[in-house]
Amino acid sequence: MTQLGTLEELPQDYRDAMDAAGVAPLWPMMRNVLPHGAPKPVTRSGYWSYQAVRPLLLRAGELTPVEKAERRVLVLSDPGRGVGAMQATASLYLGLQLLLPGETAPAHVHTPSATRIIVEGKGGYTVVDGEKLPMEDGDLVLTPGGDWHDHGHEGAEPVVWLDVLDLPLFYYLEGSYAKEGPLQAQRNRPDASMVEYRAAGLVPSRSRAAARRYPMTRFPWVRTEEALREIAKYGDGGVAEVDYVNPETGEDVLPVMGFTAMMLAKGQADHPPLRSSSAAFHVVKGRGRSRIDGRVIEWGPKDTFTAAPFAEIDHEADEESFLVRAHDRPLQDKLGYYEERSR
Ligand code: GTQ
Repeated sequence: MTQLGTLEELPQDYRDAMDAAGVAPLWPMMRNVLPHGAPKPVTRSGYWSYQAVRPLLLRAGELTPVEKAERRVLVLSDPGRGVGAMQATASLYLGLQLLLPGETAPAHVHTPSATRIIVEGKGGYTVVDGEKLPMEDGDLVLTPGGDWHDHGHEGAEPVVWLDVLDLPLFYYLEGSYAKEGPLQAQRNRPDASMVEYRAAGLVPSRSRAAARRYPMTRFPWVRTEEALREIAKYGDGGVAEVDYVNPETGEDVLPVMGFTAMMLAKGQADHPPLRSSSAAFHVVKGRGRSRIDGRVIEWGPKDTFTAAPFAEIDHEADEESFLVRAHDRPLQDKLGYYEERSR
């Protein structure tokens, strides 16, 4: 590899003149912007114990009324960027959101897409473009960019969910903004997962043009778990993993973010290929450990952890475990650089 020239090798008067002209030499920065062989992520693997964050979240419920927060969220910051970073990886934002009984989080719409993985509590719901989506443990609920959404809570205990947004990308693109509006009227019917998309392989007969861009915005966990169990039962002994897809197109559910659910049997290990995508793992239930780029993370129910692009990842379950994996492969596919490397 050729050794490139450094800034220090250049005469001071030349450096000052470049400064004054608003230009800089590429060659001292060349390997920073185009490292050889693989990216050099800023992102470092993060781990958030739910047990540790939960009391802080409940305290936020006492300290900050929802009216003062719009969204009462504690953000999971990438250790590589430091606490306060509004991102967990280059493309994924993670936050734990609390809604107390009787509260509503006001309606708004924004350019980034949001998704929720429900962590605890009964009676919570999100309204997306007038469709009321009940939130139950492990459900995946989508709020695609550009869709109005508000949250409500009809139950008796605190409701908590994990927000996964593609906010960092929109922020980087200087495309992130929101609008506020009144709470939405709710259509008096069950959500599309209970009506149009009740059974896998069946969609309503109608012209494709009539299908909504995001036809199914709630993926009930009970069905995901059932699917994983059957796949595991009749599979080849590998880890059972399913992709969440748009039932009308079979494609990823959102433009930037993708989601999978995994089941690891007691004692089962998983050694996925190195992937160019970054990932966030949320433990729906179970216990085990993951080695991510040499760091060993001991995880339990409702914990969350992350992996940078091309991280070496090994999972091992101490008991039957279910993980949801959020990733940014859909974006990388569109940009044409998604890649997997065998180990
Ligand atoms: O629930 O709409 O964690 O707009 C960050 C921004 C949640 C939401 C977040 C948001 C939301």
